[in-house]
Amino acid sequence: GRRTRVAVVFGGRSSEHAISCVTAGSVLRALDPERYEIVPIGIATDGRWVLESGDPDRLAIAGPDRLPAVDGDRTPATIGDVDVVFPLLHGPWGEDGTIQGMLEMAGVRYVGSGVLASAVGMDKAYLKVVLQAAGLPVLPSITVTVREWVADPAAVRQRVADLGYPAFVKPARGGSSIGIGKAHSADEIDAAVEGALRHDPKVLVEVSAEGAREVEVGVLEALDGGVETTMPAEIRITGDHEFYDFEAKYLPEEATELDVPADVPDATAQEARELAERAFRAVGCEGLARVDFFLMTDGSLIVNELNTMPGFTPLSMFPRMWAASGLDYPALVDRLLSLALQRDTGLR
Ligand code: G1L
Repeated sequence: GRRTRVAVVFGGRSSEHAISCVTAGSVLRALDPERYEIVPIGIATDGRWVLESGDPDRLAIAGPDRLPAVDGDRTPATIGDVDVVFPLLHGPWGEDGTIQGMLEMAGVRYVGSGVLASAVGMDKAYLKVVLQAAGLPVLPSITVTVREWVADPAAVRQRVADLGYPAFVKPARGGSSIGIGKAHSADEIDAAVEGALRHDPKVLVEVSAEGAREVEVGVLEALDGGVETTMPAEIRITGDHEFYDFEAKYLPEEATELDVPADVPDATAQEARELAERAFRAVGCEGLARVDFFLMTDGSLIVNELNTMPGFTPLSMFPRMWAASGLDYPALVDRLLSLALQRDTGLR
């Protein structure tokens, strides 16, 4: 029969435009042209949708100042003419449920989580509400809005003091650790809150998990409705990075080492996998998610984050964890497309 027509949508108005392009290049390269007809759709930084060249090499990083970007000028195919969409977009306008909502309304199948899970995964404050309601372990935290801060900073300082120092202050939305600060004591809280508020009118202040290790578990839906999990992997932050910040994440050789799988006791690995599956279900994820934990010094696990759109090049944590579990990158991409194709759109 005819090939499955797959639109890969990438680029976008976020700060991670180039990362999205590089990821699209990896996905395009992994798709078997015998089985899939690819429609590469770029979203330019100004929001224009354009038909891109399908050449993965054009989406690679060509040098330090030569990041890939969407630059096409041809009108894209109608989105309704494809069998399935692979949405590779980050942050506001893409990872937060908006493109998923657009595709729902158009009756087009797509890879990954739906509107609600995408939005919840993007918003650290709501994610915490959902995880906590499901009885999953999370760190104590408070949310602070710009309104609250402007109206009564002293009250906010008191709420943070009640929580305890050191505290992390994070923009509630936005996935790439931009705007995250650490306040070691009361005299650092104003700068940290104001720094985070520059990125989002809502911020999360969270107790710091001092001395904790960071481990992650990959979750993938199975074609029969079950879910599968990877062995946990560990991010070890080296050098002088106090946490897995933007630089540590995107200059990985400099600041981090990844242990796949993590060197943790069997019981800890088992518990992390069970918690990851519960978190996946609590949020209502579809397709895939990466669940990040703190492994506390007393051996307990706390859910830190749930990512419905994790880093997704073959060198990123999620694909590497699956490769270590025996599922290589093309097979991973294939599984995600099969899952998306078997979904009911309610149309046609
Ligand atoms: F479509 C999936 F599979 F759900 C999906 C979508 C997006 C997986 C991973 C990603 N990741 C990204 O788009 C990004 C982290 C590269 C943002 Cl630019």
